[in-house]
Amino acid sequence: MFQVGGLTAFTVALLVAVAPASVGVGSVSITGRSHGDMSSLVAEVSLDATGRKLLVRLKSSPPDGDEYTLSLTGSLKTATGRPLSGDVDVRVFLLEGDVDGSGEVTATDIMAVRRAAAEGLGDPWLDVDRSGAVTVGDMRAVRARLGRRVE
Ligand SMILES: [Ca+2]
Ligand SMILES: [Ca+2]
Repeated sequence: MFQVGGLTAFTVALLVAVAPASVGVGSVSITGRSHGDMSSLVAEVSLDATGRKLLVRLKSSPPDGDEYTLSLTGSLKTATGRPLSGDVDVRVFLLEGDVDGSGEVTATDIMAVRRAAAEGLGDPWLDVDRSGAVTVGDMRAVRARLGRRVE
């Protein structure tokens, strides 16, 4: 349900539509396993036209090399005014070079970037060196981080 696009924005697909008036920077919390509450990094939470997808922008990326829990808070309400229920947490790894989100930078990540570069894909999490495109430079950037893992 969560998809991390780079380190500064993500979207949340909701099972039910929420009331636009209940959507705000307090709708989402971010907690790092090592770094604690990083919710103050949330710059903007908006709702798309369907009312079932939240777009979350962060002021800056949380510190690299940690595991973060992204949660929807009780301030979000459905169109009928009820709090959202169900499983609304997800854990993500933030680790530069770990493009497949396994929590560790391995040869698999290099291969994923190589494949993306060959196919001309430009997904933001594959642009490890943030040049704006996925190229051989990103393979080098992943290789330089080989062996790093989320502690
Ligand atoms: Ca990986
Ligand atoms: Ca790049």
